[in-house]
Amino acid sequence: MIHKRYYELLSKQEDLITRKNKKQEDFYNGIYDKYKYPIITRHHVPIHWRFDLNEETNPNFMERLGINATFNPGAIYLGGKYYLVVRVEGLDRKSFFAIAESDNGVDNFRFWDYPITWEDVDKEETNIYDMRLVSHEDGWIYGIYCSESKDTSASSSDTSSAVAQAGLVRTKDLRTWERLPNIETPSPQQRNVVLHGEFIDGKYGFYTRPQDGFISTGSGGGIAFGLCEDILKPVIEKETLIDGRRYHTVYEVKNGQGPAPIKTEKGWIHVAHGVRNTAAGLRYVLYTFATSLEKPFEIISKPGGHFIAPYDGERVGDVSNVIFCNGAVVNEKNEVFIYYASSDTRIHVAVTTIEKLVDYTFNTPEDPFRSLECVAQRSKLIEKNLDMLRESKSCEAT
Ligand code: M1P
Repeated sequence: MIHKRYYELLSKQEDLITRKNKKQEDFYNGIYDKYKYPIITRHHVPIHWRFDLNEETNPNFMERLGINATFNPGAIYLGGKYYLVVRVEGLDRKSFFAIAESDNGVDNFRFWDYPITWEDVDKEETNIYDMRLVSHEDGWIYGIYCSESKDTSASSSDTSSAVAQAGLVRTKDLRTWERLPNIETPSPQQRNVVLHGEFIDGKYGFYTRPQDGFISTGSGGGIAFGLCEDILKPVIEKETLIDGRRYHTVYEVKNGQGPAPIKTEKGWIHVAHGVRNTAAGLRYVLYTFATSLEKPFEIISKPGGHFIAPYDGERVGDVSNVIFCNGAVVNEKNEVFIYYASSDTRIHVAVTTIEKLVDYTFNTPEDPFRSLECVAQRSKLIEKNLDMLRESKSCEAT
């Protein structure tokens, strides 16, 4: 017999899943719309993934395999539907991937019946997370994720040190996945590795994030770029830095490419995350930059400051003060859906258009890197506006 509590929980969950989302009325920046409700939380995860429904084996209807968080999704738009490969984290800290789909990209996200999985080729791999999905022009959909294992070179008393590598899988239908070898690079550790959607000189192009340590990038860091000839034996021999860290910016401590860059008439638009240190710990925000259409490893425009930062309730969660993005899609109306997670806890969407994203990325002033130069930059805007306001007043008067 199915436990009766199941139906009560199911009905509540159904209300949550089918709740209509709406634009946040008290938020305006002209760049994107934010939505009132997170689009996926741990409460969206199917009840039959968490509870044993059988009244005989679970008379108290206890959660047997709880879910801690749902965050950092890869995203793809296929056949008119929005698919997210969500990082689902169990109470045991282990993350795994599960697909949730929606017809409109802003609400009604529903998980498929099972999480996704593939051949277990690496027994050392302990944790998997943060997949970037890319529909490549070779016809495959690739997923690159962080494949984390224990650092076996650490002393026996050190039970925390880990090694991050770029795991690679591919699929044609999001259901059956082929595990390819991890991507080899000159760096001892890698996270935030992203495949470029088009061939470059007949080769596969990758954005990487070389790092010496698991958390700290050490002497490495910055978003780099490298090429690989054979996706079945993925080796990147050379990584060239394209967007480095810099003192007193939002990407001072580290940064990383978000989703695969978005192609526009003016260039490739990249959404990346930047990290700085504060007395309260690391603060993660998103920023954008554009690279040239011919050379997607050459920056041609870069607005100053953050694009999306944690505000209000987004600031608080398992790892507070974090906004992270590894999934964005564009639909046939050139609307852009940026899926971001707040504080490693839940998923939100910001919606804009290609036209606005290009306007923002090419027309937002650059970071002048010094306060007094920032004042000069802002005073120029103020002066221009005050002149206009004076002019319009004198027009009204005549
Ligand atoms: O906790 C914040 C983020 O930290 C890591 O990102 P990065 O590699 O840039 O430091 C990742 O573990 C990411 O999943 C997480 O959201």
